[in-house]
Parts: sequence; C-alpha cells; structure tokens
Amino acid sequence: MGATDFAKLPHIGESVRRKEDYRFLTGAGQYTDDIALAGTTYAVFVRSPHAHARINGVDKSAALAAPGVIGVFDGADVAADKIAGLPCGWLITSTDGTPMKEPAHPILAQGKARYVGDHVAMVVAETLEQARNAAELVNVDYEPLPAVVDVRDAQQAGASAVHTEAPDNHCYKWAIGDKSQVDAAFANAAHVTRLDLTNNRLVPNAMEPRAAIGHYNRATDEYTLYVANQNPHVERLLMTAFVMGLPEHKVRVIAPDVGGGFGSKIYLYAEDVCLTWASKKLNRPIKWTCERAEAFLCDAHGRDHVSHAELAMDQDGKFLALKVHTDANLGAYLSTFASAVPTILYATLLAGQYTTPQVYVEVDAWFTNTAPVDAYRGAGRPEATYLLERIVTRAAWDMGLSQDEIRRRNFITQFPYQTPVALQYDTGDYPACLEQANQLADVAGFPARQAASKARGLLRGIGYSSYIEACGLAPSNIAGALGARAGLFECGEVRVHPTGSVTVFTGSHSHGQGHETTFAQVVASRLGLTPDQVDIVHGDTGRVPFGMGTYGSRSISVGGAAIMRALDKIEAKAKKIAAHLMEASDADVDFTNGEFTVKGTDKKVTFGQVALTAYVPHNYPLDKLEPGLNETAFYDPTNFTYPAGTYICEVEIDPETGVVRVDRFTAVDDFGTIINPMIVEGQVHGGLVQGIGQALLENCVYDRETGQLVTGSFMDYTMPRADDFPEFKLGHVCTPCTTNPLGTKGCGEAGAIGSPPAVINAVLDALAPLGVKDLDMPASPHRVWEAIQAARS
Ligand code: MCN
Repeated sequence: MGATDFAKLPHIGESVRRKEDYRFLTGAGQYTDDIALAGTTYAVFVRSPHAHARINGVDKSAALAAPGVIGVFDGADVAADKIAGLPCGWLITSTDGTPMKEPAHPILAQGKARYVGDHVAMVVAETLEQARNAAELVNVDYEPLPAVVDVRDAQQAGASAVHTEAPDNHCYKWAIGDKSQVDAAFANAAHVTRLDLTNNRLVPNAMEPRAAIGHYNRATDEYTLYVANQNPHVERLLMTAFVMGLPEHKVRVIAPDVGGGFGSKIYLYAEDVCLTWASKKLNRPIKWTCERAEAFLCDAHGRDHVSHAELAMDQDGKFLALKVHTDANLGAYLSTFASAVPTILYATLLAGQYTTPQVYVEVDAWFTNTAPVDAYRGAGRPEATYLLERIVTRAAWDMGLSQDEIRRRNFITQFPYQTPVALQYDTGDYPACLEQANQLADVAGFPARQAASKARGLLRGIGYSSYIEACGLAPSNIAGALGARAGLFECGEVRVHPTGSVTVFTGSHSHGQGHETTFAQVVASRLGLTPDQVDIVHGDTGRVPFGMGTYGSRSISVGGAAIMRALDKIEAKAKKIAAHLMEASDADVDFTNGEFTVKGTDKKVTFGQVALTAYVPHNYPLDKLEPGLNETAFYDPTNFTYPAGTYICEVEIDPETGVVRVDRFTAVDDFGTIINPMIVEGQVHGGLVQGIGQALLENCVYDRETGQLVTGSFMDYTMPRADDFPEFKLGHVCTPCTTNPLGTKGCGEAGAIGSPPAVINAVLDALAPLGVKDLDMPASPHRVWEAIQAARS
C-alpha cells in the first residue's frame, strides 16, 4: 500500500486517546524498580569524589564485614574475570585517515578515576540501607590529579591528559564539505557575518531515573537484565558480544515501562553490565535504582559545543557559503553513540532549509574530566539548528533585512534537494511553514504589542527559527559507510489470532511516545479493526524477534514501516485464504475496511472469517498454503525523513531584573502524514519545553578548576515548569515523506531542535535597543541583567 492510500485509511489522522494512559495515570505501570524478584539484593556504587585521580588501592575489607553485605567488587575483579570495556558504536575517522582514539571504558575504574561520579566499586547487600552503609566503608586510596573540564582548556599545551592513549586529549578531527570552494566563495562575498557560540551542556533528567536488575538462573545458565532502556536488543548485543563474551541466546533483556529517556537511556551503561555479571557470581538477583543526585553525575549529558561560524552573502542577502569550526566535549569516555553526535548528526544539518551552495564544517572532539556526553533529544541537530538559525538572524540584522525575509530569499523550493553536506531532502514546503507561522503568531500585530510593553517599561522582541532535521535513522549501508558499527533497520511481527484480534511485536520502544496507541492505529486501519483489537508488545528480547530501538525519532517511520511490511505479507496471505473461501482467483480479490470481495461479484468474507480459517483449516488449500496468520518483516529505510518548520517566539524582558518571559510561541511543523494529531501535539509541546528550557534555564556547570559538578541537583539546575510557558500555538503543513510507506516524518525531537534559537533571537531582538549584541544560553535573569549593565556602561 502506498503512502497516499495509507493516509486515507479510517484511523489515520484520528486523535485516539492513549491506550497506555489508563495504567500510567492510575499507578498501574510497571517500571524496573517495581519488579520484585524473590531473593533480590541491592547494589550501591562507590563513585569517585575527584574529577581526576590515580587509584592506588581499594580496601574492601571493612565493607565486606559490614552487616548484610554479600559482595564488594572493584576494577581488579572486573579485570580478573576478563570483562571488557564498554564499546563505542560509531567509528569516526580523522581527516588524516587515522581512527578516533578509543581509550578503554572499564565498567569499574581501573587505575584511575576520570570524572566526579566515575564508578569505582559496587557494593551488594541484602537491603538497600545496608548497601549504602557499607559503601561508606570502601576505602579508596585516591591520588588527585589536575582536572580539565572545558574544551578550551583541554586543548591547551600542557593540559592534564585524561587518557594516556590521547595525550593531547584529542579524540578526532573530522570535516565535511569542500574547503577550497568555500574559501573561494568567501573571497567573492559582499558581506560576511561572523558569530561565536556556546551550546550549553544539559542533564537529561527523565522522570524515572535509570534502574536495572541483573538476574542469573543457575538452572538454565541464562541471564535476565531488566533495565530502563530505549533499545533492549542493542543493549543485549553490545553487552554479550563486546563486553561479557556471552552467547546472545543466554541473555534476555527486558525494558518494561520506562518513564522517559530523551536519549539518556539508549546506552549500555557500566551499571547494567556490573549487575548482570555479579548476579552470577552471587547467584542472586541484584537491583540498582539511580538516585536523582547520582543521575546528575553519571547519566550521559548532552550538547556542550563551542563553535565559530561565518556566513558569506551577496549584496542581496543570498547565502554563498557557510564555514564552521566546532570543538565538541565528549567527556571522560566515549559513550555508545558519542562520536556520531557532533559529526554525522550535526554537520550534515548545517545546510538547513537553505540553498547555500557550499558548506564546510570542521569538528575537533576532546576528552575532558566530565561525565560522558552523548545524544540528548535532538542529538547534534539542535546544535546545528542553534548555530545556523542564530547566524541567519544575525545576518538579517547585518543586512538590514527582516528575519523572515532573509529566510524567504534563501529557502530551498525544489525537491528532491541534494545539500553540499551529504543529505538529500525528499520533500518539504518551507515557505508554507513560514507564512503559516507568520499568520498564527500575528506578526503584523507585533509593533503594537511592542509599544504596549514599552509603555509598561518592558522590552519586547521577536525571534525566528526555521529548522530542519534528519530523523528516522536510517539506511544501514550509508550509516555503515559513515562509521556505524550497527544496523539501523527495524523489525515488526504481526500475529493475527484465530478470533481476528492482533498482537504486534515491535523492535521500537515506547517510553512516553504513545506507540501502544499509534502503532495500533496503523494496524487497525490496515486490517479494518479498531485500535482496541490490537495490542503492541515491545521492550523484551524474549518476545520481540529483533529490534534496533527508539531514538532519532525513528519509531513510526522505521518501526511503523516494518509493521507495514509485515501487514503487506498478512494481507497477501489472507487474500489467498479469502480467494479459496470464495472460490475465486487471488488476483480478483480486493481487501478494504476489513472485508475481502471478489471484483464484479457480491461475494465477500470478513477478516475475522479469514483469521479463523487460517487456524481452523478445514476448508483450506493445505497443499499450497501453510495454516496460521503470523508474519515478520524487517525494514531498512532508503533515506532519513526530514521534518522541518518555522518557530516564532515573542519575549518580554524586564530590564531592571533581567527576567525573560516567553509571551507567545508559535510552532508550524511538517511531519508528513500524521497518525495521531493529539500525540504529535504532545510530542511538540514536550520538545518545545526542553528547547526553551535550554535557552532560558538549564545549564550544567562544572567548576573549571576542580572539576566538581556545581549544578548537581534541582536546587542548582533549573528545570522548566508549566508556568514558565504560554499556551503554544501549533500549526501543520503536510508534505508526505516519499521514502517510507506511511508518508510520516518523525516528530519526537523537533520542538527541542527548533526552539532554542527562536528564543535567543527574540531575546537579542528585545535587547537590541540597549546595545546588547550577543548572549549565550541560558539567558538567565543574571546573564541578561549583566549584559544590559555591560551595554549601558
Ligand atoms: N507520530 C505520529 N505521526 C507522525 C510522527 C509521529 O502520529 N507523523 C507519533 C508516533 O507514532 C509516536 C510519536 O508520534 O507515537 C513519536 O514518534 P516518532 O517521531 O517516530 O518518535 P519516536 O517514537 O521514535 O520517539 C523518539 C523521540 C526521541 S528521539 C526522543 S529523545 C524523545 C521523544 O521521542 N524522548 C521522549 N519524545 C519523548 N517523549 C516522552 N514522553 N519521553 C521521552 O523520553
């Protein structure tokens, strides 16, 4: 079935209420910490209080003697059992042809601790209280070393080396684009706009902290890991093949209900391996639930880029070339997908929505004594959008153009469009998004609102951002050529039961995105059922055939497409059964709205009759067809999907306090065909809140001298709250994706990608009359007030 016909099916585009909400809203969800296995013990990790220290010894004796303790493990135990380090899933090759530096990432520190929170030992006891008390008794002989936390410091000559394998802290230098063409374009430019930016480091903070239970079954020699994770099959593959050297069929990974991830639960973390490994040594299930303060220290962080950008234009504001240099902070170790974030997922987006003929991007990635940095909602694409949409607005101001006019002049309007940075966009209508956003935001009324603010002693500004992102990750062969060490397909199994209801097993994982509803809508629409007749199973390597999981807004466009493929097979087989029942030829059978008919006759049988016949095959072509109606499909996309849109933010600033209030926020997105508008709206709201949070409130700060995490709790790290936002105005444009059978483009990250530059552009627009020219995120009251004072003096 093609995307055009699919979009017309009954439940597509319907705001079906979320099936999963009953259990979530009535406290019936089952999260990892809710799972109570007989004989469970509890783990507490001893973490380094130093950002960088040599470990001269670990004395476990007092802890081992403490009440209830049944095991204490350190790096020496890990080494003795030949447990390998955590792998990085993406190989980046430097411009000089050498591979990135990949220092070992042991699951418990060996010889050195490299960031505050680095796991040094694991204590296991009968109760959590006993494990906590005993953890205090583990005596680690640390010899503190100088720490480096900022990318600007990491690259200084003589900076303390995080790893001996990378004495200059440099992990890789990577580049994309044609530098000589870019230099030539700059030589002929009428104007060049330049900008230095910092993309602030963020802490993910999902509602449910990470948690895991390792369980070994001595009778079957099988391990089960329950874990709050976004891709259980990937977790199993990495842990078995790369770290523990176990056969995959002896390990089951179950990711039950998961309370948010935002990227931070994609990765194979040290704790997960420690629990699995030690559960066999102790022959007891071991549970670990991360404390909130602990999560600040040891969950993978996001962003942390320092960039310089230059945009060359002709005299009319047409973009001729873009040149970017970025220093990316990778933290102390390479997390699972860390190396891909500031390269493949970032630089390839720097053409944006524009016809800029030449783009050259150079990225230097550095190790520092901080928590590992990896994908966080948007992963590379928010960093690209922030840089591009900031410099585009700055260019508009430099050229005396309005923010929308400069964008209009440079929009891509012909598709497919090949960018100079590898990607080929299939569809889009960028001017339509911009014009709709202008209407919804009532831009025409802005001068009057600005005057009204002024009359109250307040400053008002407006900011634009026209983002594009590449999601629905992605063709395996292209990803492989770019360094991926894994495939990026998805798998779906559709099991039709004899009574005609359906269970679907998907390799995607829902941790807040509502797959149980939207995937059911897809299946119900195809088979002429109601969404209630379809159950979605995910998150269990023991039940789902295979899966690459959920990240990069790939679930509907890749996971959904795999289910569509399985449905094609179901439909093809069901038609044969129906043809037999109606004594017709297969080619004459049509299937619509759950009924099989024979062309040119009034014969019909229902989907339910066919399902029953498949399992009660009394009148059945057994010589030609197997009984049963159960099909599995794998789907590997041929391209990313390219959601895009225009966001307009209006802020009001009190110049006396520096407080920024978002007064209006308009988001017009193109997600192609939409399955469930209510869920998509919720996804956009969540993304906007995270993006505006980054722009105004959130900031992860390490002390530059000591490497201590200064913002280590919600008292210091400001999470956005509902009353920080106005009612969002949302609009949609639909250009269906041409490379998947649903026509969908991912929506899960867009809000977080598009919103930060819209906010900062609005803040700078408001502050322009005072002479403030630049400001880094987050535009906190303190920073804004300081900028105003500096401009005044
Ligand atoms: N959808 C739709 N029509 C479309 C696109 C999507 O109806 N055209 C629906 C999908 O069927 C799905 C939801 O919207 O129910 C999101 O779909 P998709 O864009 O495919 O994204 P994923 O399901 O792959 O989710 C991943 C994405 C990412 S990468 C992050 S990070 C993120 C996000 O989703 N983390 C989240 N949203 C989150 N929402 C919650 N509550 N918690 C998280 O951790």
